[in-house]
Amino acid sequence: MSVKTAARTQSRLAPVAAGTPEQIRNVALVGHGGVGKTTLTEHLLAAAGAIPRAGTVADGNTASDADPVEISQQRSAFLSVCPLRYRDMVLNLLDTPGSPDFVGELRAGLRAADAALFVVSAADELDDSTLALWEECAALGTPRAVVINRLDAPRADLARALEACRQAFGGVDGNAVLPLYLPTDPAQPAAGGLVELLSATDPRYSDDRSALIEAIIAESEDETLLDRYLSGDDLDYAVLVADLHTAVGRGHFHPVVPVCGGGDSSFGMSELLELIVRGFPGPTERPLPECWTPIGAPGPKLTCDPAGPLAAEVVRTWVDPYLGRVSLARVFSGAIAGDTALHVSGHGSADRGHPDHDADEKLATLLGPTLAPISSAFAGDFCVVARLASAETGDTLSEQRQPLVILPWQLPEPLLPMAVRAATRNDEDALAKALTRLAAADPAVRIERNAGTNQLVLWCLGEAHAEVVLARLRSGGAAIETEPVRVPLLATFTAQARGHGRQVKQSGGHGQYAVCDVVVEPLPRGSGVHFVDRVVGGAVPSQFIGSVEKGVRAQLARGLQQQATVPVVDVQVTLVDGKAHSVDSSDAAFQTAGALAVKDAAVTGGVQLLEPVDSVQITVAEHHIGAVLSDLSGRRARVTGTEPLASDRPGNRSVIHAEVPAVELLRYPAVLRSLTGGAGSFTRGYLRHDPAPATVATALLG
Ligand SMILES: Nc1nc2c(ncn2[C@@H]2O[C@H](COP(=O)(O)OP(=O)(O)OP(=O)(O)O)[C@@H](O)[C@H]2O)c(=O)[nH]1
Ligand SMILES: [Mg+2]
Repeated sequence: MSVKTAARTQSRLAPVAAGTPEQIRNVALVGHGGVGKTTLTEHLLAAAGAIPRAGTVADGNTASDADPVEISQQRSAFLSVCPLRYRDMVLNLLDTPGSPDFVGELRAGLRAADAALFVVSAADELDDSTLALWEECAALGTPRAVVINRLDAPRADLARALEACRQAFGGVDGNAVLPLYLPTDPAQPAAGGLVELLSATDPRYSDDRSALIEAIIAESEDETLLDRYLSGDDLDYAVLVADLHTAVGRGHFHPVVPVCGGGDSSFGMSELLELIVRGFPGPTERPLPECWTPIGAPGPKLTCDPAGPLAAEVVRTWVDPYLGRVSLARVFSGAIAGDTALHVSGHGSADRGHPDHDADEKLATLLGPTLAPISSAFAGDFCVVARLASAETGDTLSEQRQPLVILPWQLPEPLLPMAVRAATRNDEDALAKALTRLAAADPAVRIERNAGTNQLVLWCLGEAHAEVVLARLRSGGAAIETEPVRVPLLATFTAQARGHGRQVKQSGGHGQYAVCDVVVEPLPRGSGVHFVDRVVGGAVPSQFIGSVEKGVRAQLARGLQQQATVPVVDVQVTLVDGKAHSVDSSDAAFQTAGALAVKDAAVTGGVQLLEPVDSVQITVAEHHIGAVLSDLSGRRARVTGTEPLASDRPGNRSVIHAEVPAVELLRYPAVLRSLTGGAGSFTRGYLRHDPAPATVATALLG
């Protein structure tokens, strides 16, 4: 049994169950890759007693990175839900991967969470990809606190990290981001020990305390509070905590907690648990996603009510050898009981091979997020449903009598192609099954059977995602290989050319006799293939004109000479002459003669290779424009313009418009990421086929 199986069917985590939705907190851990989210999750679980002691990412024994891919890559690749009990509350910690390659999992986590711990490192600068993650949360209005982690790391500097966070995330005056806790000994922040500023009496903290209180009571329902505070009234602690809860819940204020979530001596865990319980909104306080009926009519307005209509969303799918396909779902409204018949509404579009909706499935096994059997799961919580044959990540689970569809979170666009094939014919069935499983589990991957190159192409978000996709495909035992990705090439004639085709075999039996002469000439791009009959005097009998055309078209579609397999387009083929035999001529003979005639024309006609060119829009920070443009010039790109991103603040980001040969874009997601520190993005769309330079043509034909 694999490590994953062991972990999945027998979670290290003890089962917990909440009594009411108000007793639940769903909190995503979000932040740059390697900042310590998984380790922090582990230490929070240990602090709450959910596990006896914290495992480590290096040892591959953490609760959230339990998949073999995560263990071998030593980073998170999937969303994980780790429940713990703290006081009388259930906290579902949603550990998300930090790599932009797994942004689909992050988005699933943000959909499923009601608030987030935004984790940054005290030892590193805030880079562009961290800013992009913050924007991601901000766009959704996710309430969040900032966790300044790794205080024990060699170059950790709490003051610098705090200032950087205030500048980047704190609004005009930085006051939307202020510490809720500070180290007891400011000279040695890593020594452990935190002071809670709301209750601090030590005068050394009075400035920080005042700033914090002013920021949170600005959100208070009681408008007299600020005046009372400024005129010297000491406010009740419970009132301050309630206002903190309001300010955080509205997404307007982000308290900072400095911690050490790993290393030799972790601290700050109980402070974080307290903040989550008292300062973070619960599922009943957050707006829920909109829902529709399967025919597209507006659905009921969902509330986090166990008695409401059932609406749950699948946020992760995987295959367990014992349980089969398992779907981890966040219940938004209503309740799932063990004997509910579920309606599964798919978001999948036709190209992913999943019908849009309507599969009624009997619920077989209902489990909690720790995979312990449960009898029901209600609004606000998570559950795992086993053996829903058609459920995919992003699908909605509802009741048969009231089917609903929740639109899934925005999916990232996968732009890194990976071509795969079954290693042997025997593996082809296994590959087909593995693709179905992949499509169900990972909506971020796009599966394409490219007719132009005859390749099976999996479009991924980046190299790490491609590795995970490959591991997933192979996990069922199929021998699957990768191969270089090809771009769909075309060819055309550069000049008018005459061709002669002769199919004459008259020795014995029924013979073959067909001769034809054609003139092939180039047409403008996008014209396709035109066939014209200019035969005079019945040199080719009229019943065989269609045969010649068929032979010509088939040969052009198959390709000519060196460009074998590359279809020829944008030409006019004119049948100008030919010869027939009263007995031996046939449809087949004239098809062959037509094919031979265009092949002959290609010898003198100068067949030229056409490569696909894409229209590309690249969004980058101003300071990366130079590097991106100079890289583009090495990719045979034609830059057509650069303009500031309209929705951004001035001087922030720009959009570069360019036309780039598709072959130069095969690894562009990785290139752009390294040029921009992970913060650049691009979109691409097919524009046209252009002639490929001779040097490139040889490489393209490979
Ligand atoms: N010194 C120190 N090391 C830490 C701390 N937290 C995590 N680490 C180490 O940093 C490395 C990365 O930690 P992870 O917990 O995997 O980071 P992550 O944020 O989950 O990374 P992704 O899953 O890739 O997004 C591991 O080797 C941890 O042991 C900390 O507070 N102090
Ligand atoms: Mg992680």
